Amino acid sequence: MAAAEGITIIYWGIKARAYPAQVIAAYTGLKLKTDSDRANTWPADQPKTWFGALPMLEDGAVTLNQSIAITNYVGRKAGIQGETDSEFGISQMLISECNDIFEILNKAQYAEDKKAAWKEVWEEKLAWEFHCLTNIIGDKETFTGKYLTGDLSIWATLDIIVSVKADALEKFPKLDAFYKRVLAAPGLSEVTKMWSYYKPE
Ligand SMILES: N[C@@H](CCC(=O)N[C@@H](CS)C(=O)NCC(=O)O)C(=O)O
Repeated sequence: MAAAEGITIIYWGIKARAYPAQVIAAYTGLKLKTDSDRANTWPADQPKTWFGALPMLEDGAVTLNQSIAITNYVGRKAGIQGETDSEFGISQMLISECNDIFEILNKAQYAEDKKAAWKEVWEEKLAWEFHCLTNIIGDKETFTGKYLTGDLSIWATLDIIVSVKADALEKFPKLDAFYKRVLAAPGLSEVTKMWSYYKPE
């Protein structure tokens, strides 16, 4: 019954760990609802989770935690996990890369000296990640050559970063072009309105 109603993600109305899955659904037109009311009663739902934390996905009889699994589940439902081994592998590599970037952002968010931590994020840590991503995208339109789970996850992560620092991609024109191309997709206008969780000040 519930499956026919589509997927629900229980999470706060912010751009953070659930954002790649939310972007994938919005971009592909997959039915997905974010239930922030339930998140706002947290920890009321904690006993229903597998690992005691949000986001949580519900789809009929399926209950999932761990944002990477949730991203992959939504990507599979949307049919964008890749056709070849190579597409699947690169897409998965990109999802892991998003996790590394989230770790970088989380460390700065909770650093004692936030100013110094965010300076290091912009000037060193993300500069390195963006350099690597630039090598992967090369002259292609996307990283895998298609709009797969990993490509859209990287896009969601870049959007979080741009929400924090509007000119973050200025020195990385290939990433900036990819970012702007996907941003123009009509399906994304609602989901991108959420606030970014990360605040440098
Ligand atoms: N590895 C988990 C991390 C989940 C996590 O840290 N969730 C945080 C919010 S982003 C949370 O639920 N915090 C509330 C709590 O732990 O009580 C994932 O990727 O989903």
